Amino acid sequence: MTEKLLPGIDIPEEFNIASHLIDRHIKEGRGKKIAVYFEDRAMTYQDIYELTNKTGNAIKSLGVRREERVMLLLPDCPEFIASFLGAIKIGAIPVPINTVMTPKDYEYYLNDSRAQAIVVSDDLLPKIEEIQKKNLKYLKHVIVVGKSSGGVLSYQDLIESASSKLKAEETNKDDAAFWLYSSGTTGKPKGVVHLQHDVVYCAELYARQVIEMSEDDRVFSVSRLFFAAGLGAAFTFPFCIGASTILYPQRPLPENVFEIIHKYKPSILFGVPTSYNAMLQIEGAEKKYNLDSLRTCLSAGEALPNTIFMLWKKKFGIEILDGIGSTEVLHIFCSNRSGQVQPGSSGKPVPGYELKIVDDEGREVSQGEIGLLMVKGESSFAYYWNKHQKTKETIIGEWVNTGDRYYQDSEGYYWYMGRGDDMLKVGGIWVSPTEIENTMYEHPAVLEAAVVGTEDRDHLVKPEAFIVLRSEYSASNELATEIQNFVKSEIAPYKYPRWIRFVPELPKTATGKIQRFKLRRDMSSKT
Ligand code: 3UK
Repeated sequence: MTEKLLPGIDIPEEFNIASHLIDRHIKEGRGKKIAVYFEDRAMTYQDIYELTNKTGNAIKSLGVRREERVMLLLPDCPEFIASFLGAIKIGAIPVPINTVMTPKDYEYYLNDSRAQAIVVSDDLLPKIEEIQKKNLKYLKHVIVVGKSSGGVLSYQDLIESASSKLKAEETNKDDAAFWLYSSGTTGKPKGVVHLQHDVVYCAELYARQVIEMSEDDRVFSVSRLFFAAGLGAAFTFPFCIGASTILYPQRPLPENVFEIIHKYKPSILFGVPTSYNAMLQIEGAEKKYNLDSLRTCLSAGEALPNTIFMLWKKKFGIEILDGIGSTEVLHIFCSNRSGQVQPGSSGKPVPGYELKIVDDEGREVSQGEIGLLMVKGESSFAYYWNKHQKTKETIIGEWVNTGDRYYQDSEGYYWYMGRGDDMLKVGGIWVSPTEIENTMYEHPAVLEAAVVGTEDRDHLVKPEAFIVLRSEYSASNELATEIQNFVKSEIAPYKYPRWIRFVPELPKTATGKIQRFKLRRDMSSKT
């Protein structure tokens, strides 16, 4: 039985997304085509196919079974793709994780997901080894990519003795395929469960129809593979379409991105506003590097300020297409299109998705009014793992509540008006003010703290902290730096407050709740 999705897309009842992403290319004669450019290697679809099968067999040989989770703590590299696909091929569930978190965060992810195995790169292994063994309730196997020593398994050794033949497990199109973690204002990060069919919708609706990605395209993404945005842009989209991807394992600093474009000649660049802004700061880049290969630039993660769009177009002659996506919907569901950009807006719905803007009671508002953005589409997550209440608050019938405030203009463009909650997007990545506040409370000088988002001079939001000191401490720049460093050492460093303001008291309601909105200076800018 097949379900007709779109002209040309059929997803059969029995469907394993790994087969669709890799085995299909071998069957259809694309084995010799380059799938991945990585360092000085160009790997074909056949190479990735064999590495996937070996990795799948290796994981299976350890006793990992269908539906069990396999955590991936890896930089962008071919082993990431092979582990992701290999796990799915044996019916297991890969769970890619952000590489800049702390051991405490990893302890939570490992226990919450009950991962039986983790594939981790040698440079990140110490962060896993730092976790006390007795605190890890489920983890059985640590597989290390790169150099390994005693007590762990070597990825290289495992795949060397594994077969390069592997038949995909017969999964249902509605079976869980992979999870991604997403954080909220309060509570622990939530495992977002995605199904076998979800990726196909994003690739066919957004990548093929909006970006018009074809087999001839070569993609580079600044957003890493462990984020939904990078996973789509740099892996599942090119692999659905039979295009090529460029993987870069280090931090994609602006100079590196220019060098990558110059050297590997991508046709599509996927970034976040912060990365485009940082690239704009590099003087003379347009003369030093050849960017002629680029046909389109895409941005997501947070709103792309009008000024960045304009400056980029002026300097490099290319439009940046801003689009909004989410981990829950898996990828971009509303986007600008080439030649029809409305700078500062998130564009129009991607075909196949429906959007509506509602008031607090869930009633649709009239055109031009601000409300909460809801989205309906086939790539939406099934549920949050072990978080039933949060699931019910987010999935309303067929609709997903984005938590974003939007309005639609008379021409049908959607305009981002901020979050409905206190969450911040910093460099395209979630930051919870509550988490920063709770961390600062652990510093001996801090009596009270409140964190809000403040725009920097480039109109990009960063966390700013308001602090009431204990009476025995007095305000100074040194103390501000000390508190910033303290935050960086306790939680993932990108979350630290960029500015600290010492204040005599914080605005509060009659019941003592801090009024963050009074501290926000929405349109003010910082230098
Ligand atoms: C915000 C935007 C304004 C918005 C993502 C592309 O960012 C992604 O997923 P996350 O789960 O965050 C989702 C939230 O981020 N946001 C994202 N893009 C925009 N706000 N303009 C934008 N263009 O608050 C949204 O609810 O981290 C982005 C593809 C896949 C993704 N997962």
